[in-house]
Amino acid sequence: MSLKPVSITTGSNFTIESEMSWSDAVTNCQEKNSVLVEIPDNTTNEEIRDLLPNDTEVWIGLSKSIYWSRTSSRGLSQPNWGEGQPDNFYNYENCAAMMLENGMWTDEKCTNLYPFISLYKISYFCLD
Ligand SMILES: [Ca+2]
Repeated sequence: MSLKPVSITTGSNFTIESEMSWSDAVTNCQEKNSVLVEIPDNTTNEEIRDLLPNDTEVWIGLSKSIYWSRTSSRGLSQPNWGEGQPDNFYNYENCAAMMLENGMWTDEKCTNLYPFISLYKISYFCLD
């Protein structure tokens, strides 16, 4: 599914995309001159949470190999990890998702299939 762009308070535009692995989601975004959504603050966290039903998770633009340790330097507020997360369960959880039931983040196996939010910076977005 690819829905209409949604404006949120950051002034950016989103589309909601169907389930893919984390790396396929990143590639899909790059091909469209968008980025896998990053979450700079709690307001954005709640807005994204409202876009999808509560019974799933959604990929966010955070992975262990690239960004895990950089979250604070990237201006993110405190990472919104759920209790006990990231737990690297079975030693292979290297990508981050938001649990929509509570808005908290968890590390997940990168090959899991989740929907994701594709973020278009205003300068890239073509209105028709
Ligand atoms: Ca986990």
